[in-house]
Amino acid sequence: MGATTGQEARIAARAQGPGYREAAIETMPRERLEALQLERLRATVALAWNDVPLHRERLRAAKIAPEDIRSLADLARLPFSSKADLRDTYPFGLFARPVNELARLHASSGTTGKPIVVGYTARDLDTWAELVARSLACAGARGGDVVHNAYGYGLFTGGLGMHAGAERLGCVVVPMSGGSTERQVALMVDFGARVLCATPSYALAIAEVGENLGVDLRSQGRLALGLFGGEPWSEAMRREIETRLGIVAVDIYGISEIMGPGVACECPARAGLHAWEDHFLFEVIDPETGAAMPDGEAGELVITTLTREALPMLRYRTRDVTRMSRERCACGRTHRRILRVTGRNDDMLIVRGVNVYPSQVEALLVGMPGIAPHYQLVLERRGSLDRVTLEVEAARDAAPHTWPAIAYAASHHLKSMIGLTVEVDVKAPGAVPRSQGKAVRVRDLRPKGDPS
Ligand code: DLL
Repeated sequence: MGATTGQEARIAARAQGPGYREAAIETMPRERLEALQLERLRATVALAWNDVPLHRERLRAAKIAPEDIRSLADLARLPFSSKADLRDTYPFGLFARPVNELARLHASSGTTGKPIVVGYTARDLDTWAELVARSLACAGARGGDVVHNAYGYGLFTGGLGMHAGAERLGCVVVPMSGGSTERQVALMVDFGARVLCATPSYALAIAEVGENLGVDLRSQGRLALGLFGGEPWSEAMRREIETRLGIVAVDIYGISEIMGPGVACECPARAGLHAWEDHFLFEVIDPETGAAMPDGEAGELVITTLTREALPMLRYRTRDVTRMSRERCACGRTHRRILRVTGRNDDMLIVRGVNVYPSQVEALLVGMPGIAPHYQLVLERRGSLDRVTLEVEAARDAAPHTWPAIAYAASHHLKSMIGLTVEVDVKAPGAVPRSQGKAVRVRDLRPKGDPS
């Protein structure tokens, strides 16, 4: 009896108290939040000025020094940064710390064959865990929940990012990663997962495999909540996931260059994602002019980090299209919300959560034996999963009986370099349509309405 009571008390304590430290900050009055932001912005600009030559050069060119930051309005005077800056200084050129002072590196797709690399100090990892824990709690997870984490582990920030945050909150993490979907279904039921973390398209694939196996995840097991992100998804997809899995589906946003998952997350109101403004500044700009968009109008999301040590980012152009809401949320949080990210304003594709640039595929194809540089990527949706076929031409001197081997080698190369399974269809010379103007590199045949 005593043992049971002790156990119950321990479980209750774990479910109640937030496992993360900064809960009070979420409802901090705006004036105090803004004072904190200003202090942190000054420190970040000083760090960038002192320790990142590219930032110092740009700040000098814009005639603004750290001591010129007197109010948050001065943010608009800072120069933008972009993925190209990370690419041009590959691998560590934007780091404010020598690499041997860091605790972790992750990488994400760049626009060419090379990835872009992001670094974290031990304190950055601690902040990240804190913000993912905060996001999970905001969504409705609590200590003691079994969290089935089907985001990919590895260089992608999804798996390890969600993992550390769930642990910080006091959850029981099942580090599944992606793939082996039948096994995922079985373990979700057997281990009593209450929370599922996955890309939305993979969540639907899990639902589908469950249905095919005759496992009803709505009634078997304990699944109640999902945190989905890493790729754009629609309200229609949310409804479908919620119906087929019998859960509440919450949107979580993040980007590796800024941190990873946990930059913003919905609360149970599910009317926009609370953007964690004590660690980042958010702007929505007109991508053509760089000017701020009026409140509530769609534009490109620009983020400035406020506490990152290894990789401070000034006005980073995410290329993600969203809107900012200034309305107070009924939940009581004072942090503003960004509305659902509806797409991107560059040509990056997100396929099953993997970021892919057509130019990156091209860089890998050039120089592959037996292949001519004419190609198209064809995107289709089969069931709930996106599928990519690369249609590419055989070189004139490649005999047709060698095409299957060429296709196999190309597919293998793409998988190992980009991490995406691509079916390669080698076609006769001249069979890939030529364009009169800009080459059409992508045929996106996925249903509209589920943005991609
Ligand atoms: O996808 C981090 C992440 C992992 C977020 C898991 C949420 C959950 P990257 O691989 O760098 O990082 O890709 C970032 O993915 O710029 C958006 O275009 C897209 N994206 C991420 N979350 C969402 C979302 C991770 N909730 C890129 N809605 C971003 C729409 C999203 N797009």
